[in-house]
Amino acid sequence: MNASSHPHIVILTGAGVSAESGIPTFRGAGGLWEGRDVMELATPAFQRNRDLVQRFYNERRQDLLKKEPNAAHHAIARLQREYPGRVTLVTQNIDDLHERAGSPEVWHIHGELLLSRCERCYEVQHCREDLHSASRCEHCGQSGRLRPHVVWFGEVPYHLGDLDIKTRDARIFAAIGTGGLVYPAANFAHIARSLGARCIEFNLEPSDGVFDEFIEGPAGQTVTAWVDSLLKQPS
Ligand code: BJW
Repeated sequence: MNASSHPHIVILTGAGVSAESGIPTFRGAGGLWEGRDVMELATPAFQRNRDLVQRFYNERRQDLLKKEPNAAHHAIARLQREYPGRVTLVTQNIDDLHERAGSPEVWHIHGELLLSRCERCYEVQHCREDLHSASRCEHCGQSGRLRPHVVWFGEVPYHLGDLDIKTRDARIFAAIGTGGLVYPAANFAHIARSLGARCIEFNLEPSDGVFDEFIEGPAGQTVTAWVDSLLKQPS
């Protein structure tokens, strides 16, 4: 297979790609937000109830450290390593399961759970321990100003400028395990399609997005089969 005959693939993943690793999705029964006030947890309401928000992320961080990537993460990583054309992986997830599966490049538009950010000096640091009111920024020395390095509603997602430029020549756009309800990610398929990409959705149920093809089922199975078929294509 040679690169020129292989179209650029852009993959957008959401919480559903990590569901088979035991990480709950956000919405719906059993979701992370079930029975909780989203406005308290995923907006800059952090200022009002810091302890509650820190606890929510502390629990998720410790839980993540016990989880492992699943077949879908491994299949995507294999595609990135073995496909002769370009594969750009964009994730809304804050877990590190794509990296642990061996993905060489991952664009985390909603941040990363294993990083913290200082609200005073903006330094981003590795974070595997719980954050609390006495946590001290190693860079500026200030206590109590570290927050999870994640993007809440009303905040601007990361890497959008880079991705806009990098993904314009995509010919295949695959949305895997995302409900398509949160912007700007929910618009990516519309943009890709308007620029000529074939848009494929992998999910347990179809979203309202503009996809050319819907592949139903758990990502661990459907994405593995898709990657196998892409890598078997003759040059
Ligand atoms: C499986 C499966 C299996 C299960 N196999 N599939 C009105 C209109 C339009 C926009 C807005 C509006 N009002 C406000 C906005 C903007 C707002 C927004 O979108 N709000 C909506 C609620 C309407 N967006 C923002 O504020 C964003 N910022 C912004 O717009 O800035 C302005 C700006 C933009 C661009 C340039 C300049 C300025 C920020 C959004 C931040 C989102 N943050 C969160 C939390 C991150 C930290 C954390 O993890 O706690 O990100 S919210 C949450 O939702 C998280 C997720 O990444 C995101 C998306 O969720 P996802 O991944 O889709 O999960 P689910 O649970 O919804 O879906 C899972 C899917 O998997 C389901 O479909 C299942 O069926 C499926 N599934 N198991 C395959 N095994």
